[in-house]
Amino acid sequence: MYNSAFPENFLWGGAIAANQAEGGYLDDGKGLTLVDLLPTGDKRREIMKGNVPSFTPLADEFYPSHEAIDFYHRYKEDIALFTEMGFKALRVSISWARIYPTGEDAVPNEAGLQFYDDLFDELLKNNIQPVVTLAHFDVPVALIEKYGSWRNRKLVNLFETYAKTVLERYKDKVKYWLTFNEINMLLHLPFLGAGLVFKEGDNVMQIKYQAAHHQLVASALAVKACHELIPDAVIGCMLAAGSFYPFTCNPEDVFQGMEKDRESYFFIDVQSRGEYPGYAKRFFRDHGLNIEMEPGDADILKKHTVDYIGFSYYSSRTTSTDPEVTKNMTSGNVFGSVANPYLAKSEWGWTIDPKGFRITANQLYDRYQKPLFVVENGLGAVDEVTPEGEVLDDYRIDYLKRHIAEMNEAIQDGVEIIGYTSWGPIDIVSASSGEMKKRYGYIYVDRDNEGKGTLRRIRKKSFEWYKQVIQSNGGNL
Ligand code: BGP
Repeated sequence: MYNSAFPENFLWGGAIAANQAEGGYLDDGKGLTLVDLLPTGDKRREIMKGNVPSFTPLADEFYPSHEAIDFYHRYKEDIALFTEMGFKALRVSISWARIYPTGEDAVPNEAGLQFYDDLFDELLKNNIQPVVTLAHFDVPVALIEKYGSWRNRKLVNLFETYAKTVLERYKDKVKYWLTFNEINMLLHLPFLGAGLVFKEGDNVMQIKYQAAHHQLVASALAVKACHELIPDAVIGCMLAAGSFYPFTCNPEDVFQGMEKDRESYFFIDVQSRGEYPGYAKRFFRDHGLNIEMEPGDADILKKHTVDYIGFSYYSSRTTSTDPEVTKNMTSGNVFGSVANPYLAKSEWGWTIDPKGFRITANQLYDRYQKPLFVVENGLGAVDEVTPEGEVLDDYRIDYLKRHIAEMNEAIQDGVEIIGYTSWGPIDIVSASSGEMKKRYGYIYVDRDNEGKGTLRRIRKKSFEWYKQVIQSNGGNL
């Protein structure tokens, strides 16, 4: 028997990011942003880790973000479809380089600011709350070239200026904000997460944690600005979540699971509790890391903690200390997980674990006691258009149904969840692979991995399904 427990004002909707949806990569004065240097396939994977061959797009390379799904020009059509599904919220991100093309221009780019004004107006006209991420895998390339991106303290103030500009500009329109998307991604894909580029001889771990400190201070300054400029808004952090399971009950495995979770929790501990946890200080000591902090940083972190915890959940992870077991790592998982024999995997090797969603939500709530916002969840899959022009994505409905049911259980466990924006409600470019054929949407976009296709939008079977989930406030899965 299914008892729906979703609160009345629950924010149902979807989530996209500027760099994966907008396209128009040089339109109206936009500067290059890090994703504009990411091609597809193996080259993309290498660059995301910080091995960047050039700061200029190469003529013979295909860059999927350059046109993406052309949301920049088609957002009205797309919002009409979201409205038809009954969305209460749409999570988007602002592209820093649309507002400050070089990251340090004397004045912001008015055309870029106007685009987001128009976008938010269109959403509000349709009773859809914009949920806005300040940085979703997004750093102006000029700042990477000139300063080495987030490794340099300079970025903190430049980001603060950008954040203040958009908070002030959209203060009457946007009441839900997020600082850095999947802030823990910086450790795993440092170029994607923070624009970090490494050269031979670099102390990679030192640079990553120094950059993390800069992002944490910048995040706290954005929280401060948001609270000062928009007293009736809330601002959250954003974690790529998914708890680690120990492969066995061997205490060594259990301990390793705890440590792996802490690798991610570290960021949220600072953003939510306002200070570096003891285990992080020990980690820095043990690894000989010396993080430069300015006087005043501790105070900024302490005073300006987030209002809610945003997170993405796609899968749980499993860890083992046994070399026999670690031979069997899951593919396509940047977090380094071993295969869990109890769980199936997606076509991209991502473990499918609805129960893990409930576990993760409970753990986050136990730890922080702040409202949670599920700002990403979904199944990346290959979709086929039938000769009749339909997309029968029952596998997607099945994945989402099972996850929403577990979210409902978490709410009944006492976890406060304010909303659910599933990832890519319309097909967009995949962040990890750059592929279009890895689709998450309720709306199909006619575009392939090579950038060919009409960009026509087609409602999938899941479109009607999600519409009635929202209509029934999660009562009818
Ligand atoms: C998260 C990102 C998104 C997104 C999603 C799905 O890591 O915040 O930007 O794309 O995962 O990942 P992918 O697109 O690689 O399938």
